[in-house]
Amino acid sequence: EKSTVTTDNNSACTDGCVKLPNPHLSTLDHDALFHIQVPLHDTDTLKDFSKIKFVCIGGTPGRMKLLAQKLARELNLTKCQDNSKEDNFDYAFTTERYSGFKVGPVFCVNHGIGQPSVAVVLHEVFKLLQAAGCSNVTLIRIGTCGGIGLEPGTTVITSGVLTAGFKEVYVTSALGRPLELPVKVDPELVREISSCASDNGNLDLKVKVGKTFCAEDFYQSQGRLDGSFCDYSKEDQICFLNKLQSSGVCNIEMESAAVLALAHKVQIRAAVICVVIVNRLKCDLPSLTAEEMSQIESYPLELVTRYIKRHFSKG
Ligand code: R2B
Repeated sequence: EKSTVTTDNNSACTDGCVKLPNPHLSTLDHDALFHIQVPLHDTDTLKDFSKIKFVCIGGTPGRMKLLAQKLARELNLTKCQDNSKEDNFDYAFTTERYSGFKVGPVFCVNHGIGQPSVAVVLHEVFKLLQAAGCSNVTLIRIGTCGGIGLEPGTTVITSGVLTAGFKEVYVTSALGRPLELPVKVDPELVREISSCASDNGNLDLKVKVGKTFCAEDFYQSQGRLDGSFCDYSKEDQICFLNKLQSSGVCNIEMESAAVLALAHKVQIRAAVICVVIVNRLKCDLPSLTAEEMSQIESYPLELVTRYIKRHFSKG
């Protein structure tokens, strides 16, 4: 099947309300969220979710739980700070695939690895936001990445995305046909987030704004030599990584294109913040100790927390 459909027919949404461009949703006899465990028709739950202003997503349940706990502390959400309870969120779910934690106006959910996994979560999160009547929501992905000429610990905010073929599109499919969706970055949001790098006197985060290469796989798609098979040479690898660098790419990860394209499709502001755990111009595998890794992994959590705090302190 050769034809590729490119669509950018977003519904206009002038009042900031989440309004999904799917005409079928209002005609369904029964609808439910199949992967994230939030009841789509429970009025009390929906009322609680209607206040959501930020959705934070990231690969692992553990990291999203840490973020939810940190936000509860730093936003002074007293309801979530009853120390007698270990995990005192105002809503939480854990399934075998995904976990979610709601703290006041922020919903933190994990998305697993790769674009198909994050796309499933986002479809359902967007439906939840619409059902709850949310408005002016910002979506932020936090994660880890390989750096192109950047050392571990640098936090990259994505300013543009390239995918295989060096095109700025998210490639998925519909009805068995390849489907390309434009990937759009919100430059204002990128600026706002990057300006939080030195908000906290104790820790100046090293933040870089730059393009991200979004790969389908951890191994060959990212030009690694250490997969179970490898159909190219070391020279080909160097050539690929140099081409990324000369195209302005400063990091590689596996979800940014889907996140930014799907959010654009439903008119939700979105950004991607990933911390470098290995400089891919030097090696394929990270060589950090567990302690260094957990320190470095906390940087995107810190940056997103500063941004959210700043947002609410402005009133
Ligand atoms: C970064 O790390 C994960 C792979 O290990 C993937 O989700 C990504 O984008």
